[in-house]
Amino acid sequence: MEPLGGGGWTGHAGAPAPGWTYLLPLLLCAALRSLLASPSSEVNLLDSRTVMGDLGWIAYPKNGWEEIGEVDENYAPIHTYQVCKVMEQNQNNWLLTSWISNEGASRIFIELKFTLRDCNSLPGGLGTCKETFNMYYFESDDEDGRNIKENQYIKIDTIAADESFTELDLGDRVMKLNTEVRDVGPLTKKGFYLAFQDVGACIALVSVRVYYKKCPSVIRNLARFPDTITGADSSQLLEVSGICVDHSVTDEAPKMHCSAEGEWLVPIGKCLCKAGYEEKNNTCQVCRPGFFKASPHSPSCSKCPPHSYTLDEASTSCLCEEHYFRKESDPPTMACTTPSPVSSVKKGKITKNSISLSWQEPDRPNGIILEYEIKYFEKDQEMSYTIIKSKETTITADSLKPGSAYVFQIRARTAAGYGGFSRRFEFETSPVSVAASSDQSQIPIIVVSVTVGVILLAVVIGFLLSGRRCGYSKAKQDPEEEKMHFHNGHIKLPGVRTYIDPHTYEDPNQAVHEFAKEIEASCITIERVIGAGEFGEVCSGRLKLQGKRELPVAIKTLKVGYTEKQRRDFLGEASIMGQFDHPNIIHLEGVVTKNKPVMIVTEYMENGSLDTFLKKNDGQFTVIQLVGMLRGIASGMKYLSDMGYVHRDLAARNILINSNLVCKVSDFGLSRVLEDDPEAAYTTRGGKIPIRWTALEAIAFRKFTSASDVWSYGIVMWEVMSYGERPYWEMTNQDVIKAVEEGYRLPSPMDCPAALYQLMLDCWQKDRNSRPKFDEIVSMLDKLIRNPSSLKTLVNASSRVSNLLVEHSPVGSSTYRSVGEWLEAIKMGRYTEIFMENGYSSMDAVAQVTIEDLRRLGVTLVGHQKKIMNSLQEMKVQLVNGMMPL
Ligand code: ACK
Repeated sequence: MEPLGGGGWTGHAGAPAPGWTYLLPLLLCAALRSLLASPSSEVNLLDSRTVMGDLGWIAYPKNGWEEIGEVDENYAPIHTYQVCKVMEQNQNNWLLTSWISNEGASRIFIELKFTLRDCNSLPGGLGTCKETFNMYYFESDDEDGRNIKENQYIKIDTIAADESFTELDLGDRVMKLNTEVRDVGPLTKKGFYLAFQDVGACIALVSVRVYYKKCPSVIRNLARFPDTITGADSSQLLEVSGICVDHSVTDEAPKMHCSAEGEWLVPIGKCLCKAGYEEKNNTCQVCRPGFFKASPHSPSCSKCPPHSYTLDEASTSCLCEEHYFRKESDPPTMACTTPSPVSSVKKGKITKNSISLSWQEPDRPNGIILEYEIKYFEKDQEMSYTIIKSKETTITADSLKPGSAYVFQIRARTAAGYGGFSRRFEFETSPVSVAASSDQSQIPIIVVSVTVGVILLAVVIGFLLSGRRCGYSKAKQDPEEEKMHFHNGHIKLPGVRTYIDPHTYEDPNQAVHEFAKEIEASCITIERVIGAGEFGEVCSGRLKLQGKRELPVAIKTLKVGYTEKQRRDFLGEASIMGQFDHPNIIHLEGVVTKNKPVMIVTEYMENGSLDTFLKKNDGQFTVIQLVGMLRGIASGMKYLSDMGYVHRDLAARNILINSNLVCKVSDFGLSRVLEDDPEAAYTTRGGKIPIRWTALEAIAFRKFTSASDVWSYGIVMWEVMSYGERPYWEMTNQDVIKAVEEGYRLPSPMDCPAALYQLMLDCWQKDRNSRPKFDEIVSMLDKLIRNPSSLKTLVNASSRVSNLLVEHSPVGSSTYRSVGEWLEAIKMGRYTEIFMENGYSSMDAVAQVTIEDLRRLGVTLVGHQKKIMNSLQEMKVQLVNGMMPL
């Protein structure tokens, strides 16, 4: 082995031999300088293209590798080394770099750019000509390691060209530059030398770049992660802890993983801006005076609530203005109010089951009193109380126990919020009458008591077995009065199964676990991504629970880096969905909350969302099939309205359809209407509402009820019958509101049965009480399905206005000049007086008559009922067909 030490290594690579420059396409070199800048995750230790002075590399023997002394267009030297001893035997030419510090990296990369002559193009050289060269390295802590022997170098690799070039290429100025990258590690010393060994090839080494990779410093989830040099092993992930940015605190320890490629992967945990600061552009900014943030978990600084202020920056709460107060137990988001307590409460009529009360409006009510809240409970049973809201200054509390004392407290609400509760007033119901307690009547009392006892027991047992601690419903009462029962802070109502708003739970996790099963992540196999939801990807997959058969499922995931509010809202949907059990409501299988990603698992609906499905299958279904879909949706909505749940975002995009064309209502987000529906737009009052699907009163004053859901249902009917057409086409939201307010309505879809269009128009009645209820819609659709010939009458094509809205006014208002004229015309004149006496004195009023109304009016003959109802129906259809003057 030839020793490499001594004089052989001292000289720099020599000047080029004449005739050699043809080897290197020099034009290429100037261009090289402007080649790709290194990616930000790569840190150069050496780049021969950027070294302006002498590289200091050494060739041995001196007549082997030589540097071409060229400069580029800026007179900067081009460090190119070449060797081409293809005609001579036994070549062993070394080119040794200067010492390169590794700057602490334990894996380095070497990128070589070179050209290599094809041996076939060298006549006569074939015997000795090679088409490869070798690359070596030698580690050392300092720069005095040059006198080392050839055999001390460690070989990195034999380098061959992907492209070699011929003279023909050169003649055409086709430049074939090879790029090869090799990596070396783990390195254990401070630096190293590289060496290139030629054994008889014709090579030009155009550039050498040596670099290491790092994950560049970033801020993620409000945590700063430093520049991190990648690991020594090419498959190693380095776990790096983040440090919370200024004014933030750790929520869950922030960590990320730095890959060997210099990419940050798998963020875990996060920081939150501390109280008094909010997140903006990856930093925590102070809340300005007048704003506050009470806890790290609140998303942003909020304006001080009414009648409170703060003059300081970084406030965590606001102070009440003079004469305004807030209870200690009230959250800092609550307005400060002036107490206006109700002081004098008088008892009125008292029976054994009810107590009537009246009271005086407070002397200084601090504005107009919007309503009173009356709280009462049986004495010593304070944990189980009832709240009645009333706009009047009298109420009757009923369903009370005989001979029992009840405690009442009343408070008033003004625009400034609630005043304090009045002092406690105690009243007693009358005892059971003495006469009733004679021996004779003992038996019925015992029977009644036992029955009541059994019913109560059944209610209690049912209540315990169902695992629910509460329920909710509105009792039949004065529409101005609202009554709710509470137990341990939760609204309750025995008997009917009703929807419970997860917001009533202090801890949202408790709500999720009350209504949704926790699923082990290992039971779920994710197969593919099927869409994007508000909170993350939606996937399809399979669920295999122990002892059950495998099910296809849809899996909604919560993307990493979510905020606490996002997690709450995301799981809120499961807390709602989990309360429903109906074939036309999407079924919740369960949730994954103990592992990440957090997931909601539901039944899989093969045909996806209804609007997309209909658009894809335009004109492909029979009317009966479409009505079947509508019937399913109505049935799901009837169930929801019976449960006391108002959907607020009923639209074809929120209906899913399976392979049997069964439609199911979905999308039960808590803040859904405000946040995630792309159709939702901001109204002038600041709410975000899907205008085209929403009833006027809900847009105007946020009166969302099952009746406003009925309006939306009418729009869904229109979407279905027009195969996914966009309601009101490209009209702007503002124009839609204006037109609908002026009485215009969507025209009938093409080929739509008149009876269905009439139903749509009924759903879009301005007066919400005049709209049909969901149970009526279901029975109407059932009737149409049972009697398909009723679907044959289509809305008259000539009167269908395809891209205009139709003016909609109450039925027949100007067809007959009076109710009498109409009744005479259908030979029912005998009822004129009864109609007039009962308030049906105009055709507008008559249009609302139902069959029950007729019975109540004394129209008992079925034939007469039919005649009147058919006439009304006929007028409605004629109106739709445009045959009646408006
Ligand atoms: O129209 P699609 O295919 O139906 O695209 C959306 C997407 O995920 C984002 O919401 C689809 N999707 C949502 N829930 C389900 C489900 N339970 N079964 C099948 N697809 C679903 C939806």
